[in-house]
Amino acid sequence: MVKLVLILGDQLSEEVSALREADKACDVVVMAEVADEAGYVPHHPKKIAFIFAAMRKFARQLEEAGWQVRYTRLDDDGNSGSIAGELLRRADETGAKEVIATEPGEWRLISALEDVPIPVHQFPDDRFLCAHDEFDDWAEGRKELRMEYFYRQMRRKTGLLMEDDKPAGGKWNFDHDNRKPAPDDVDFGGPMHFTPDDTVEEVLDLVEARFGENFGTLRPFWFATDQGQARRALSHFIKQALPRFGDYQDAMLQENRFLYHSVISMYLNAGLLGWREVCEAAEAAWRSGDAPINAVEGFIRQIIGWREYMRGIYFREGPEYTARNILRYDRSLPAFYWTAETDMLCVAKAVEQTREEAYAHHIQRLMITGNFALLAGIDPAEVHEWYLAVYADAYEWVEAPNVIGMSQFADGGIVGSKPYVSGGNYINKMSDYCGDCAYSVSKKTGEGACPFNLLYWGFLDRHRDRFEKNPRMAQMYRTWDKMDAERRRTVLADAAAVLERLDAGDRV
Ligand code: FAD
Ligand code: DLZ
Ligand code: SF4
Repeated sequence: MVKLVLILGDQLSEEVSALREADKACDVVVMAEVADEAGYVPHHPKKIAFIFAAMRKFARQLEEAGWQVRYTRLDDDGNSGSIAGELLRRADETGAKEVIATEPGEWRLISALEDVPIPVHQFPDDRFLCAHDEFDDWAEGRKELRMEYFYRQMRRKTGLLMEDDKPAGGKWNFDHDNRKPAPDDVDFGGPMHFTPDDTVEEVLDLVEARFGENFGTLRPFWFATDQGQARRALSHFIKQALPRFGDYQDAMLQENRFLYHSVISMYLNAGLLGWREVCEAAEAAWRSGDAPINAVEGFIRQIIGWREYMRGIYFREGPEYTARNILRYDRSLPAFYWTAETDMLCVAKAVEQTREEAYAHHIQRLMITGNFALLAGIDPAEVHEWYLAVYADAYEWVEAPNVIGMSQFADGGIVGSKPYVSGGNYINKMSDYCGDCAYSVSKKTGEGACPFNLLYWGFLDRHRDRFEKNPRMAQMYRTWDKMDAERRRTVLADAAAVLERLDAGDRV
């Protein structure tokens, strides 16, 4: 009996479990560009174009490999607009009575598949290293779910950077050698760019017509859209940038949007690259003496550590995770997250680059846009929707734990043992933004004082009860308490004035 095999826009790999469970001789692959998936948040046009173009190319790859594929384009007559609707339509056409799927990366879609009136078997997404039950076993009984310990287990499991049962280089983690301030010169020209081919051009026209009003610039479009291109982009990074990845991982520069980052998250998350090939390529660079251990360990940790850990948290915490709001914040997301119209140069630059590239690197996401939202008390659900919409690599399984957990502390400390907040000094140390900013980073109060400085103390003061006893924050409270009372009052009044300006919609 014929079965349908669902392949979603972020499951573009011949290794996915649904294909392994299917029978090429008789089963029919279903892929569909649908309004529901393209519209559940206002995705960046580059993200939609990337997914549609990569889907079209992958469908062709499957056909060439001998699969029967029923592919729905967004503007096809009869497109029902949803994944469930397309499955039912294809079931009617083919007489199929059941569906084989790989578990989606969002609770929303998992439950939509459960509600389809014909049986949908959701097989585990074993493109990931750590299965849900393995993560739960690791987490069970632990007081704190610290990524570092999870990561060590993943190192042992994979054998990556291991020498017998010891970590290569004698340490699990080389972060002590990383995180240098921004360099004057960057000798890496950024990620590999790909000229759009006919398939991509056709998708770009469609996306322009249908999603041209969404936040984000569509052209120039330079992403890889198939496995071969993504592998070239990976090799380019390994050769040209990996050696300095660790050193400048946390640096930010106005005129360099990518520094030594890999810019492969959208390829990994969509299935064009797998964690193993990426990590093995990095390890090989270290073994051949082409990249130092601090860079390679740091890079591999992001993938088998942070990426897998975040996914574990998302599935362990359940569908309500995205609604967490432990600090009870309800301020609306400021308009400048969409317009970049703010005098805070760091924020303006991060938003501008997000608008143009559908990409910002980790420290921009965490310590600029994320830090500001947390300091200003923005509703985490709004922050979550923004991140889910604007980045080409954003799917809830990875975006939500990064935003709700790591960046906004809205989960109360499951992901991070303390909130990631900082004043302007940290941003100034790690970037070249402050010298050209309308605000003065060295001014702590009064006209022209950096809003990060003011809001930082406002945040600590507001949440004293919650954070004062946290040993990682004790030093911050000691510094605050050493200021004389009059100065503290001025800082808090100035911080309140910044928030009033935000609420009034005045330029900040
Ligand atoms: P590199 O810096 O080169 O790192 C290599 C790879 O490690 C990345 O490609 C990614 O796959 C992985 N990685 C690194 N950090 C993380 C992390 N914290 N969580 C998961 N994987 C990680 N990443 C996403 O893939 N999708 C998101 O929607 C997303 N939203 C984020 C939101 C916030 C507020 C923050 C702070 C981080 C978010 N991240 C997200 C994590 C990280 O910022 C991106 O993975 C990274 O910036 C992608 O760029 P890159 O490929 O150049 O990464
Ligand atoms: C993100 C996305 C978009 C924009 N469009 C589609 C689509 O039209 N068809 C599809 O199958 N998948 C799409 N996706 C990816 C899904 O939203 C993704 O599979 C879920 O969010 C689960 O991670
Ligand atoms: Fe950002 Fe403050 Fe520096 Fe301006 S002075 S760039 S607002 S940290």
